[in-house]
Amino acid sequence: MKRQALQVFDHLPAPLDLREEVLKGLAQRQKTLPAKLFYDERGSQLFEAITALPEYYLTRTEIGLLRQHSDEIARIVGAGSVLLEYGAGASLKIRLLLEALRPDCYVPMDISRGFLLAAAQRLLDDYDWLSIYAACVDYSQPLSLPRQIEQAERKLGFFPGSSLGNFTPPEARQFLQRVRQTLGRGSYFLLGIDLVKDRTVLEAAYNDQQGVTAAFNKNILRHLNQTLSAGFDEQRFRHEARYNAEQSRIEMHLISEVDQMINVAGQQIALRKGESIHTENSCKYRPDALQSMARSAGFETRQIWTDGQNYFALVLLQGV
Ligand code: AVJ
Repeated sequence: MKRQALQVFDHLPAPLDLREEVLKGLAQRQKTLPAKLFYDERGSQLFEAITALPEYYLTRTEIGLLRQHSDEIARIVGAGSVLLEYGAGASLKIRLLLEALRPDCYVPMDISRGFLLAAAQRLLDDYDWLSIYAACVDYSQPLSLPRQIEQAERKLGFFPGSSLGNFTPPEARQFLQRVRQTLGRGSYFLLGIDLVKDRTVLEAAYNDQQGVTAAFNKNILRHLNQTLSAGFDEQRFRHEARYNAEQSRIEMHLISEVDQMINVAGQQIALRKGESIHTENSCKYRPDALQSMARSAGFETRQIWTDGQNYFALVLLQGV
């Protein structure tokens, strides 16, 4: 008989009005689109392809760090813990951590219910000792989890992939405060962070030779055409990713190649030749800046592991 290892917790807030959000972003002087719009099915596949690119060192470096240090992380956190992941855990990373930690319970949190449940089922198929509490939530918003999880003694939160970098620093700090509230004092939080480095390395990672990142960036237009019946023509835009050293972030833009008028959900949007739509920030951190941000959000740094080139860091925080 199959064990009852999967429970599901549904607590999605009312969906934000996408049309309003998109039109508001396109009405600003610097036009913007929300980065979450990258991830329709094709966008998620393109992102998977990005993680395997020779120029995109982030994923491979983080996996190397997890291979090296997951046993030590498990020793620090201890047995009988609850592992909460911010995101659905479809990747090799969560497997490395699960195998080292063998938690009592794994709590993946994701806004996309189908993706969340499919990922959870694959893990259950492979680990017969695992129980999963799949939480369909928007973790960027304040959230409350079931009592049995919130009251667990030992908790480890996991937020890999440098996804913290998609937030601006004030948003990131607020996010860390919320995580600190959810996890409580004494709990651990393991973050994967992309570090500040030479701009040529950074810019190459977001301007790959094969053009996968360009396709990923332009896919946001295709996605909008489908969901908001917009009239973007991908061919009239070019991909640009540049490092903004003042703000320590890679910015992705789509640059209009011509003067054009575009219908977006019934509104006409004018773009001049050379004008940009800002589609993503990917903030890079210096370890000390991250630590002081974490401290101001209620976390002490327990340990930082980096690779030989200092490209990427695993940062283990503990709630104080
Ligand atoms: C998944 C947000 C961490 O910022 O590096 C990859 C997304 N964008 N290439 C990143 C992304 C362009 C990625 N994050």
